[in-house]
Amino acid sequence: MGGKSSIAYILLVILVLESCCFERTVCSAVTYDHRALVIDGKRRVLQSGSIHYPRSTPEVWPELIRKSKEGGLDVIETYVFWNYHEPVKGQYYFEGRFDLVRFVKTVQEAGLFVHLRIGPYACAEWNYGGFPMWLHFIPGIQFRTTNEIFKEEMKRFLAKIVDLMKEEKLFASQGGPIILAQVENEYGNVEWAYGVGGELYVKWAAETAVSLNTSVPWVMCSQGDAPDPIINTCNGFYCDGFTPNSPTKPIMWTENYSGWFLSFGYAIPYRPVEDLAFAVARFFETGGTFQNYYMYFGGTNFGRTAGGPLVATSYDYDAPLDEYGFIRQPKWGHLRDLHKAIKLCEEYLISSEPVHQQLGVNLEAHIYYKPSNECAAFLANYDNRSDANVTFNGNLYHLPAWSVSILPDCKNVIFNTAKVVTQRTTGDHSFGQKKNVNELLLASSSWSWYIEEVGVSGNNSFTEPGLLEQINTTKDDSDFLWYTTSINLSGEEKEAVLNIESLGHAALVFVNKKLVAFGYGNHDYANFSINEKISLNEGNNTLDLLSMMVGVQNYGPWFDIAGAGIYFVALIGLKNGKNDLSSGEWTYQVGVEGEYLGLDKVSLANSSLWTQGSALPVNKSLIWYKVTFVAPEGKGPLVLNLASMGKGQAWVKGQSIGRYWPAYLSPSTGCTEYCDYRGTHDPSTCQKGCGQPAQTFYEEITMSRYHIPRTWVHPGENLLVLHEELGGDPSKISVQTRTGQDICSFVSEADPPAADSWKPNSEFSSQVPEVRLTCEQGWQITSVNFASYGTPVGTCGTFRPGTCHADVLSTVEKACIGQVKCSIPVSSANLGDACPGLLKTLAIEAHCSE
Ligand SMILES: *[C@@H]1O[C@H](CO)[C@@H](O)[C@H](O)[C@H]1NC(C)=O
Ligand SMILES: *[C@@H]1O[C@H](CO)[C@@H](O)[C@H](O)[C@H]1NC(C)=O
Ligand SMILES: *[C@@H]1O[C@H](CO)[C@@H](O)[C@H](O)[C@H]1NC(C)=O
Ligand SMILES: *[C@@H]1O[C@H](CO)[C@@H](O)[C@H](O)[C@H]1NC(C)=O
Ligand SMILES: *[C@@H]1O[C@H](CO)[C@@H](O)[C@H](O)[C@H]1NC(C)=O
Ligand SMILES: *[C@@H]1O[C@H](CO)[C@@H](O)[C@H](O)[C@H]1NC(C)=O
Ligand SMILES: *[C@@H]1O[C@H](CO)[C@@H](O)[C@H](O)[C@H]1NC(C)=O
Ligand SMILES: *[C@@H]1O[C@H](CO)[C@@H](O)[C@H](O)[C@H]1NC(C)=O
Ligand SMILES: *[C@@H]1O[C@H](CO)[C@@H](O)[C@H](O)[C@H]1NC(C)=O
Ligand SMILES: *[C@@H]1O[C@H](CO)[C@@H](O)[C@H](O)[C@H]1NC(C)=O
Ligand SMILES: CC(=O)N[C@H]1CO[C@H](CO)[C@@H](O)[C@@H]1O
Repeated sequence: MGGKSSIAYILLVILVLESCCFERTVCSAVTYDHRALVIDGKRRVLQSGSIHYPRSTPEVWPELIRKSKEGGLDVIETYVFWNYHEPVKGQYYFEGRFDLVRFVKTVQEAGLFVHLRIGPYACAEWNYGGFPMWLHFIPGIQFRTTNEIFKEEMKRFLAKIVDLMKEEKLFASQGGPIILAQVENEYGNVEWAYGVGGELYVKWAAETAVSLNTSVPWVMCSQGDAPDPIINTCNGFYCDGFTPNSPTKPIMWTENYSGWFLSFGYAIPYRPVEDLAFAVARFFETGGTFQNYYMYFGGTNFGRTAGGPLVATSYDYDAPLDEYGFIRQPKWGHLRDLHKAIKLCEEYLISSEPVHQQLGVNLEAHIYYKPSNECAAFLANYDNRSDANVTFNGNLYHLPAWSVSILPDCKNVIFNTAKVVTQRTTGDHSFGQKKNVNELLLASSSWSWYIEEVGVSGNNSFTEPGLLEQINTTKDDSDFLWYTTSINLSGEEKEAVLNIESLGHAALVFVNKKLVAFGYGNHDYANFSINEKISLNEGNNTLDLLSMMVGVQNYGPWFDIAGAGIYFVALIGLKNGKNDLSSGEWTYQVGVEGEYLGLDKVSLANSSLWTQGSALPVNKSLIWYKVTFVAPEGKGPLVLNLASMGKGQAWVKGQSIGRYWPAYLSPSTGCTEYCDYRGTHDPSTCQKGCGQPAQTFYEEITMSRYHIPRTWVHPGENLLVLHEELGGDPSKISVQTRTGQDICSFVSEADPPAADSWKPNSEFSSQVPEVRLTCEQGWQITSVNFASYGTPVGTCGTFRPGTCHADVLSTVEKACIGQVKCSIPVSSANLGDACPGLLKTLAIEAHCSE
């Protein structure tokens, strides 16, 4: 061997060695076939859930992932957020909430897999869909099409992330948890708008991804023309009708909406778990083998990370884990039961194609056989109104409307999507019930304030003819852009109508430094008009317009060049003088005065800029407030009740907890007391919080809730700063933490036994169902408030004994008090029989606290 080739030989050996695993790491080969992802030669049925790392803090990642695992997930899915990882071109950031490697390793430590959606387009209701704003300013660039400049930047970032994961040995072939990766995102929904450039771009994106040699399969979601070997996957509320674009690809569902996102000015969307479970069961019934909940934990859009227009700060998503990381019942528990039932069928699902059997109108079965001829079956009633009794395999089964039953042995029903036997929560939210929270009112605290200048205040203003587009002007360095001009009135009329047209998202109007109007759009139409009657002085008048962004748009064809800000200003009704002010001279300033001063910063907490005194200004626009507070004791998350405030942003110890806008009420109609889960669901089907301030769900305490992570406060005094734009009363703000929870469960004798007591054959029918109660981490059952075995009436929170009633309080107390979890078999054998022959239910209400 000559010199050159022996070097090549050594390099080859190193390459080979590097891609292998040694010692304790277990390396996996991931491929796919037409049925499933294949991991180490075995087809797998996988449940996945989305958790976006920056929407919580690293300290809570292990608990979120533990709760996901207990909920029956195998995979955690996340996007990668380019704009925060590369805030300035070539300067990378992977710290704190953006420590992607730490997040992936946290999932690995829990023993779960990762689906890494690198994109780099994320959508995700995230600012600018995850694109860095500097990308927009590269001359000649066009996003998401066959544009060389864009492709070069996209490839560089894809490679950067793939290399980072390889260095840390995080791909499955290296012993890591990543089994799947995504390039682009939902491009198929907008491809039509990009013409032939779009088609070429899809091919290029696929080739580029494959060339990065991740050794795991790539997916493109909502992308019917995804080239081989990229798997095209389904996103939607239901995916049971989905077929991939090649018979060699498995049926995969990458976004199954557990609820929907919230925007300022909208009611809170939610999705009943019976419908979500139905959608999932139908998907696996009809051949699916991988499913992802979007979101499993939604979290919070801290700082200015929320997308737009007008996406709210809470990204709760009605997910199985709520915004604060608490388990949301019965959603979490019912889905856990479903996952267990599907897991029991895994060996059948991976062994064959489903065999279809029509059982009646809107009634069908799908049967999966193992070679031994044993089988598992799914029985579905997809009628949205009528319950039914069906005969299958010689036995009679009751199928409620819009439900699926799972029979792991083609005989015993272990789960029905419409029968929720899991624990429930009394009340709809983890905060808001007086007895379960510790509330600190800031009324008597000593507040300070700073009244900000209206209009251009700093030395960085500039004057230009005409109205400038906002994003091109601010580069999104601030939400705010001042547009100011003067009006010289020489005529007699002093009254006019001021007409302003804006592309979005909101604007305050000051005439001669006095606030005269506030206009704003919404998530669907960010544009708005203002027509305000104003009075002017003879001579010089000033007009100051503060245009505000509320999250840069993140979705739609060419969303990256949708503009914002004011594009037309006119005075209507004046005989003389200029009516159209649009093309006149305008003076601009990016940002408001308090931002230049840095009033949000801890270093200015004791500055003499702040005014202190007894006459706290309320209902004042463009004002900064400051206070210190000692956080209510505990380990759990905190919530700031901003119901008395207008619109603005809040900081705790210098960290932004996000934008707030309680003054934006949702429409008073569109909510229903009871949401029928039967029938196809979309984001508007089930809503709550109509007519309420943003992020409110009315309970005992009227709240507009904003999340403060516990790790952002310390023992002792913590600085809270608010920038109030419209006017509010800070003395009514409170800080809460949760001290306990009310839990409840009711299970009938006729309900299926729990999936983990499953034993094949006839043994199973001798198992009895159980009521199982579990407290959140750190709490235990401290009281049992109701326990009846018989025919209790009411529902969680309002149960009372029915005509048949065995008082089983002491039995339940004995089993549960002082326990973190307990279970009570539902049978007359241990509870006594107050009314033989009658179908009985055990109902329990209990309280958990420290
Ligand atoms: C991927 O593998 C191919 C073939 O082994 C090689 O030519 C190419 O350079 C690799 N690319 C990367 C980014 O490692
Ligand atoms: C199903 O059968 C049960 C028991 O025989 C009966 O009470 C019920 O009315 C039937 N339901 C339907 C929808 O036929
Ligand atoms: C004015 O300019 C100076 C120097 O460029 C800068 O340090 C200062 O922060 C600016 N002040 C304001 C209020 O913009
Ligand atoms: C906002 O834009 C939509 C669509 O372009 C248009 O139909 C609507 O009239 C506009 N609304 C206002 C208030 O300008
Ligand atoms: C306003 O306009 C009048 C008439 O055109 C002019 O005489 C006067 O100087 C102007 N005043 C200001 C403040 O520009
Ligand atoms: C009108 O008032 C504005 C703001 O006070 C000032 O900047 C401008 O110079 C004034 N115009 C004239 C002509 O006096
Ligand atoms: C922003 O500026 C770029 C480059 O000058 C221009 O092409 C684009 O149209 C502008 N965008 C808007 C929304 O005005
Ligand atoms: C502000 O003053 C308080 C009380 O004097 C002190 O505890 C705190 O450290 C000071 N903060 C800063 C940022 O200087
Ligand atoms: C604030 O303004 C609103 C509406 O103008 C008014 O109803 C309210 O009483 C004011 N509150 C205070 C404390 O002045
Ligand atoms: C129920 O199904 C019927 C018939 O398929 C359909 O017309 C109706 O819209 C559905 N209702 C709901 C709420 O999905
Ligand atoms: C087509 C569509 O609406 N896609 C959305 C699905 O939901 C995710 C999460 O809310 C969004 O990111 C997509 O834009």
